Amino acid sequence: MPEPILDLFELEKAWSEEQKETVVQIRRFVNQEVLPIMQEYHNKGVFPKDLIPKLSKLGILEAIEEIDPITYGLTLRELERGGSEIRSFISVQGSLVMSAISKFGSEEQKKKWLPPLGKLDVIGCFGLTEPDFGSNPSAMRTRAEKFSGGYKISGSKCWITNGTLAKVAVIWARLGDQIHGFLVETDRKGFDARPIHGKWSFRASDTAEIFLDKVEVPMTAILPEANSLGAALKCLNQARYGISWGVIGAASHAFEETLKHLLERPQFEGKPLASHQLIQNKLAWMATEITAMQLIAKHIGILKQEGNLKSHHISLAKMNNCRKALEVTRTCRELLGASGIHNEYHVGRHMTNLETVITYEGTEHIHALVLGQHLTKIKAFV
Ligand code: TGC
Ligand code: FAD
Repeated sequence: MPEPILDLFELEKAWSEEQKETVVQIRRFVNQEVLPIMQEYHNKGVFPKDLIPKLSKLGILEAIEEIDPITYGLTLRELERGGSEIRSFISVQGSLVMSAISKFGSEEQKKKWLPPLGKLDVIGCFGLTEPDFGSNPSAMRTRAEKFSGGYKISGSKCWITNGTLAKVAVIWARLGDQIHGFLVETDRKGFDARPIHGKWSFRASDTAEIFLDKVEVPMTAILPEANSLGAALKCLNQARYGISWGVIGAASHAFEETLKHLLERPQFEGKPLASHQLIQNKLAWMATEITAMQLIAKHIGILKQEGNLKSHHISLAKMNNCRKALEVTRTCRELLGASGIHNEYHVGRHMTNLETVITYEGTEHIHALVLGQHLTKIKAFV
């Protein structure tokens, strides 16, 4: 049985037998298949593609329509224990690409794409951000034009996860006055995905810039029900929900590694570091924050199950859990001393990855402004 997660409020006891089994299954997979290779792929700066068939066997996304929100959250939490890049690979595929198709696609699109995407036989990516428009996608420049054979799409997208692995890209583009979603097969003429090099965070993720030069797609490529930015934002809700769970995995793994080190390393009169009051103060703070993150994730899971989850709830959870996870890993790094900067420990990798996770899917400022708008009824983005 793998070691359980830090669980001061015994929240794990409340999960159904099926949910508990999911946690054990994914945790075992991460211990055996993910953690042993992530430092190597982080150093190489490439995504561990060999994991794709193994992730496929877990069948995480095959029944995504039926999976309950808490099981999905627990799955992402366990995957992010191995690395935020692995959770992100699954999040983009499930919460962004498959969810765009299942929410806004035609029956034919669903039949064609959802089964191979669910099995990870086909990888997808989600292109919303552009080089000049990150927090404010409504100003995007990518444009689609109708022609006799379908649509021609031109523009560029930036920072796209799974961008070079993808066989299908959900591309958001302006058509007339409205933003629409298109399913673009990446082998079309004029489509070019180039890896972004030089990252010090998310090194083991496939992050790309995408160029579209009059890419011709058939009429059937448009997502018929996605005719505004609101459609893209509905997909983001699902991904942000998953991130709120996922980051607990990275933070709690960093905490576990650090606690073990503090109990084992003697300093001053042969006493373990864990015996010093200042260190225990930090351990208590981290355990409290991890517990608070777990409570928030559980509660948004319940709200989602009941159909009562609102976007300001998701903003609160994404903002809080990313910030706290990042602070926990920074504290872990400090408590590990010099070892904290070495890749013998996963802490540094989790910490640098969380700098991405706090930025993508809406930065902390953006989520604060969503919450501010809810509280004051005043929109303060501009
Ligand atoms: P605004 O006028 O507020 O809204 C436009 C329309 O959308 C509706 N809406 C939402 N609908 C569902 N869910 C939400 N969360 C929604 N937020 C807004 C809104 O009601 C409106 O509908 P309608 O019918 O009136 O047209 O739009 P705005 O242009 O002022 O922007 C609002 C803002 C800033 C919150 C939004 O642009 C935003 O969230 N910006 C952040 C961009 C972002 O998060 N990008 C993520 C890119 S994907 C990514 O990062 C993947 S990372 C990999 C991984 O996930 O693992
Ligand atoms: P900017 O919008 O330029 O923001 C810079 C700073 O200004 C931030 O601190 C921000 O909070 C602040 N700011 C912006 N506007 C305001 C305001 N009104 N008030 C106060 N402060 C403000 N995008 C996709 O579409 N698909 C993907 O798969 C994807 N994957 C990604 C993977 C990685 C590794 C990374 C790093 C990013 C990814 N993104 C993806 C892009 C991501 O969503 C954007 O980076 C994010 O939305 C922020 O946009 P930006 O980087 O342009 O920052």
